[in-house]
Amino acid sequence: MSSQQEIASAAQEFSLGQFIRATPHGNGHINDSYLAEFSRDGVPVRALLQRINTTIFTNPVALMENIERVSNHLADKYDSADHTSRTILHLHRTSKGESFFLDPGGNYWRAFQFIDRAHSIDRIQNNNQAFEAGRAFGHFQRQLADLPAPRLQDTIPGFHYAPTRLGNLKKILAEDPIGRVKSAQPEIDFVFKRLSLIRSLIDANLPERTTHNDCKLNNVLFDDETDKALCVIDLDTVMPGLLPFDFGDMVRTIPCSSDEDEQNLSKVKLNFKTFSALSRGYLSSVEGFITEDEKNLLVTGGMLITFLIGIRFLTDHLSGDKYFRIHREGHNLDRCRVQFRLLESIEEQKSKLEDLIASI
Ligand code: ADP
Ligand code: GN1
Ligand code: MG
Repeated sequence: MSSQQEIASAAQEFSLGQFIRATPHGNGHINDSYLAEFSRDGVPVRALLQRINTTIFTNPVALMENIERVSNHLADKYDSADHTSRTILHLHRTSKGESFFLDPGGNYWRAFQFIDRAHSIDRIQNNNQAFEAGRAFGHFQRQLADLPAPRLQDTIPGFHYAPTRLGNLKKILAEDPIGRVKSAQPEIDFVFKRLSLIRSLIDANLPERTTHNDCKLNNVLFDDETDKALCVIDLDTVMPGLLPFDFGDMVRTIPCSSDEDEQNLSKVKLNFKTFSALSRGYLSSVEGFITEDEKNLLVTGGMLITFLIGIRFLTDHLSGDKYFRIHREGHNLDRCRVQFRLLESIEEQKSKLEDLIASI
């Protein structure tokens, strides 16, 4: 976490008026996010100020170039300026006209227009929200289908490349840097029983698309009034990818009946009705654009991404919690267990889920 002084100095670079305060905001695992408040001639102005996690995003300049290209492309799709203000992320520029501010301590800061009267959720409250989230992420993919060349830069190379994720786990198992391997044996065994999943999407020869790559439920904002999905956020991993990666993250976080870090595993399962609402929402947006092969592999995407994120939580637990922000001892192991329990639930329902997708 940054000091109040560092946060205030960064906030002032964006020329949004007299800086008042910044308070930590949201439940993201990666960046430091603040709701920053200003006063411009007595009128309140709010921004979502973020310190980019440069341990994870090692090329923040390339990352910001991607975000600028993506948000400009999305903005071009809307002709009414009013409409764009709450449905697309807009970057504020610094007084020098840059999309980010590099502070003397080497921290990279950016500020997005704060989307008012909207909120993110960590768990679904009704199936309409599942439909809405699926529709919004599908719409996002569709709108990026005609992003002009060149290809976006890989902000984290091999992000969803399963052999690399497995390789990282094997490396940590061999090193066992903080002696946690012994206590995670059931989870380790779980992984090695499912190695057939590792190449499940790689060998399918699906087309490369521009995808979000982090379509978890709390990366879409819902309108406070209508409960409709308003805006897809968290654009750090928007880069070349496969459609089932994104659907996979939706399956992992939307029809899951529990929180991502639930300790009582009997609460964790895939809710079929919510999955159905999600699938209908998603397919309503990508119809005519998704290929038959991609559609046939959406459930596989759900299994693979749930598995991979479980492996990543496990690897981070064994490494000493260096990647995902944690709030308690063993937090990443709890998160891993939920992913693996959810994967079992998806496996149990696999053919029913595939039949449903085929019927839409
Ligand atoms: P992280 O990469 O750490 O997940 P996010 O970009 O997802 O960070 O932001 C964290 C949280 O902040 C989101 O889940 C959301 O609740 C909130 N948030 C992000 N951007 C905005 C915005 N422009 N307006 C309002 N809230 C936002
Ligand atoms: C991170 O940034 P956030 O909290 O939206 C992570 C995702 C994981 C997710 C697990 C850049 O997402 O890949 O699936 O946590 N983002 C990055 O909840 O690693
Ligand atoms: Mg996020």
